[in-house]
Amino acid sequence: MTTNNKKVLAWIDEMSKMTKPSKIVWIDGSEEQAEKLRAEACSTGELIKLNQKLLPNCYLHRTAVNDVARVEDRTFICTRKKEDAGNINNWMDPKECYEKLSKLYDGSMAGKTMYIIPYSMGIVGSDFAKIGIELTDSVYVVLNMLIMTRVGKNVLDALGDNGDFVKGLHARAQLDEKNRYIVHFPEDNTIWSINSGYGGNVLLGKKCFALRIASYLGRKEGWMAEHMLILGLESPDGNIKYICAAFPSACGKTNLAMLIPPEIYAKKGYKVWCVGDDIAWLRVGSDGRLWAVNPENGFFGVAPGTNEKSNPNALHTTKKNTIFTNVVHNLDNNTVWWEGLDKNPPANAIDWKGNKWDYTKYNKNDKSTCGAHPNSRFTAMATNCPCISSEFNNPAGVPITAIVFGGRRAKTAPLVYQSTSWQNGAFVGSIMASETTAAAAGAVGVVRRDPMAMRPFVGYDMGDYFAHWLSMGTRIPHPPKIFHVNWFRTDDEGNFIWPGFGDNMRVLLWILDRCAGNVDADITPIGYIPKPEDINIEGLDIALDTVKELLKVDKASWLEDIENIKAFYKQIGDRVPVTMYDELAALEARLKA
Ligand code: OXD
Ligand code: MN
Repeated sequence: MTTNNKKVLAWIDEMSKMTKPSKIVWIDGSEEQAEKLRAEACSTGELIKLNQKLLPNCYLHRTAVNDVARVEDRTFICTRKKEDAGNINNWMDPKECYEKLSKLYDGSMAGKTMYIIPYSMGIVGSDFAKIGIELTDSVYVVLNMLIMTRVGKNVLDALGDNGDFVKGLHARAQLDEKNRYIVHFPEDNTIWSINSGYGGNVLLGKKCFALRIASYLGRKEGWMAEHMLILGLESPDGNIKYICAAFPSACGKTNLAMLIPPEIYAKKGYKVWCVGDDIAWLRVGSDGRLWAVNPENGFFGVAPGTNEKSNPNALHTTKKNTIFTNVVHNLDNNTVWWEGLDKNPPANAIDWKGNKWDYTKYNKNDKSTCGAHPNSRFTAMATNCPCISSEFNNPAGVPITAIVFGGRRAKTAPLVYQSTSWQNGAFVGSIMASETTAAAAGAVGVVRRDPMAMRPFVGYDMGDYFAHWLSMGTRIPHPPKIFHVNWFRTDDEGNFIWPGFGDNMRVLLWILDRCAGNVDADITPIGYIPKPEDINIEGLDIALDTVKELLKVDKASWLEDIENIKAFYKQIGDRVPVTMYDELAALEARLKA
């Protein structure tokens, strides 16, 4: 397989002259080629073939110990003008960056194979889709990209002789942390990644393309690339309404996307369908509504905590055709395990670092005793998910009724509230925040502002990004309503008050009732909140008073938050739209009234 596209060939020629691979292989998307590559990766130890009876076509991979997560401090947006990358992003001058990294790439693939992966984000050839080509020296990357994106000859056919593709270059080099770079040149449609082998840094279709580069393209072209799940909620009458939701990393996006309705709803015939768990591309449809597609083809989910109760759909998705990264290897039956899977840690096992693992020494307060890395992952095919939406492969996407923002807040944010307009909703997104938990390094309870859950993923200035949100509002004749939720409110002892998981559907139903104009609400300084009796608690072990507590708007803690928001807006810089400051001032005035 190859192409006659001169722009593609010239670029590959230039990159291979720099990296100097001894061999070049085009990835055609065929099962035959994938199988050959899996066998090769097993022979070199890059992959371990798992029990094919229990986990057909499943494999285990371990990354280097120093290379287990996205590295925000090594991630750069290289625009010609520094101001265009903004204060929230790291910036390097593109010319300097190309020069500096060219030296690191020089000869980095000597003696190795360079794989050329032509892939599409979105259904190949559809209006929503964008094409990328990733060059990599990692078989692991190839096999993951085959799951996460749509790969093959038809992508090159769709590209024709066009130069409109995202040029991605990845080299593992020495996996040297100090020379690890994940850099984006949005003005050149280019991504360079070096010295990492970890998913989020090297599967260039995902965060790098589908969020950072795509957010830049979306602003230019009048659409949006967002860090959002997409789900469909089906009522007993068969009607399905679609919701997009943005949460910061580690707030349960994958769980919400694959929600299992509580029994009282399941019995009545309610169902939830997953369209996507991480990224949504949104466009205004000819009917004036906002339409969403999931540009990915698989899930790159966090394994620890995934179990039969928290997310049975995700668990079942991983039972075949899955690559596990940095989980425990159970030697007794050649399967995998992770903390929170079940209460039976394997006695005869290898941990994520490749060492013999003694589960009796496991202490949940000491991460170094974990068998699986806390950020260990599964790469699984979306079409293996039991609740995958029938619209997953629809090139037109799905029409969005509601957008939901959320964060992890112990006190400030109520269980749910509704913004008063698109503009006010964009403001609500801009002030999104999450508090750090004991699960992450550093102090507990520190507020990190994470606008629209896009803080690490906007490929340009954050103030300009807010302006783009506001301007989209003027272009959508029938915009979705915008809400904010908080599943993580705690009592004075720090216990969660809301049951979460499947019961979050009770809140989604209130949201959809609001969108349909079926239910009243109370207006507060921050927006509309439910009348407590309108959150259905049938079958739950909580009282109406608890719902009242969950919906309380504590003015003192909001006023404190306002100071934090002002400081954050200032940090973003002078491109924060005046409209956002007006919204903030109006909120402050309402809280003080
Ligand atoms: C992810 C993230 O990996 O948001 O999806 O960190
Ligand atoms: Mn994510």
